[in-house]
Amino acid sequence: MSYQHSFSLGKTIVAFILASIFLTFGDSSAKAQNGETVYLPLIVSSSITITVDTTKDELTSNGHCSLREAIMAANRHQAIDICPPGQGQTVIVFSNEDFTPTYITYTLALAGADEDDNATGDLDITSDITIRGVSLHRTVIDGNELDRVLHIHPGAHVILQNVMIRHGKTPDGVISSTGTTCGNGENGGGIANFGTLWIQGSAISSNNTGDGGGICFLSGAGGAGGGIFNAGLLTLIDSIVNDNYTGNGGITVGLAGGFGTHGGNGGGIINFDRLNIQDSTISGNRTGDGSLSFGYRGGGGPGGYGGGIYNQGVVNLDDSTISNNYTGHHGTRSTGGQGGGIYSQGTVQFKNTLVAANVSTDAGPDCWGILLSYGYNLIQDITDCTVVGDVTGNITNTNPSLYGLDDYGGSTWTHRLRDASPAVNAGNCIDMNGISVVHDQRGESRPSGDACDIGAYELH
Ligand SMILES: [Ca+2]
Ligand SMILES: [Ca+2]
Ligand SMILES: [Ca+2]
Repeated sequence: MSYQHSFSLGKTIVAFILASIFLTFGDSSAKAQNGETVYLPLIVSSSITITVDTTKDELTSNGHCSLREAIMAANRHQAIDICPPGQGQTVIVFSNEDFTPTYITYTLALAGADEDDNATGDLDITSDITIRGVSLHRTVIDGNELDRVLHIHPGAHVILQNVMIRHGKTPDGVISSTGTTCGNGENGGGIANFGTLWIQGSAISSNNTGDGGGICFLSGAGGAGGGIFNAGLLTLIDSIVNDNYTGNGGITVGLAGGFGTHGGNGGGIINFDRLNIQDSTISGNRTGDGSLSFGYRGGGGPGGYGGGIYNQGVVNLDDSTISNNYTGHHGTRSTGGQGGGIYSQGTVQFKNTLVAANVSTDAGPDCWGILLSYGYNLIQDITDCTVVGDVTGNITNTNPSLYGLDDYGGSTWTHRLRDASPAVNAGNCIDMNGISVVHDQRGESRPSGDACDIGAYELH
């Protein structure tokens, strides 16, 4: 598939999602205090709203509608306990009236990974669903390290708003019956997406993939995509993917040495299809270490590639910050992981985006591969990446002077710019699609000062 073709195809799909967002939100609008138009949730006739009224993870007829039951009612278009049948783009909301703590957590409790009917382990979505949280901290969906949290199956269109997805963990690889080969850790620690997924105002935090199976002659690789494994269409807006990590390669054994494999690729996100990231932050993610080998020959494997993002498809980055991501360490007689921030063997297009302070244990501290610039990017260290396209306004080999990831207002955490940062007023307020950018990740207005700042944070 040519790059041009895939780009226009992606735009068509994005337009479809925009249409479905519009359908879901309707035209109920109001003016916020800052004068921006905000869209209020509106139930349209073609969809049904299901209200989750318990934080418990259960599939029992007890007069309560759990999140798992709500998803099942949407998937099957039939009533489950007191959840009504789903229809169209089913909207799932949360009734938190009986609770007042800061964090309200929906913790997965029904064990059983590798199950795809939404009965155990991950929540399996096979229909069109909008999951609309109350807010990031009042709607926390916690995987409890039983399995990944969400599994979006092919054909499903899913909108995720105002939620935190955390503590997902996929299974480790297992040993084969012959005992000489071990499997890979499973992919997608927080979310595995094979459909169309739109994530807005949300956090994908502290998820991880399983280790490769070990104590084998041929060991397994760590699972790919610590936060998200994407083999569909994924859009992230005003969101954060932070502190996720991939598993390590399994240990190899054998008198003459065995053959090891790599730590999981894509600490934050691994992308095989289409990934759009806008006004978002990818920070503090890490790939796993390569296999250790205890033979006198043979060898282990490299650390996982792509601490923040590993790409073999098409990635668009607009007004985003990728910082503080790491690759894993080398295994026995091997190399470290390449591409601390971004590792790409596909197409990465970026504008007004900040890539800085990422760390690689081998080549490409901030990036590895070819990046197609649309201008106004800041890359702290371009060693091992080739930047092509429109380089107008690009700043390279310069420290952007960021604060650490923290709460600087808004619902999601950001990397604040210091007053003296070269990213301040060095950006451009028109995104890659030619649309004016009027707010940053936190919802603060843009521009402040003479021009937009580079990255996901606008200094006021
Ligand atoms: Ca129930
Ligand atoms: Ca599943
Ligand atoms: Ca499941």
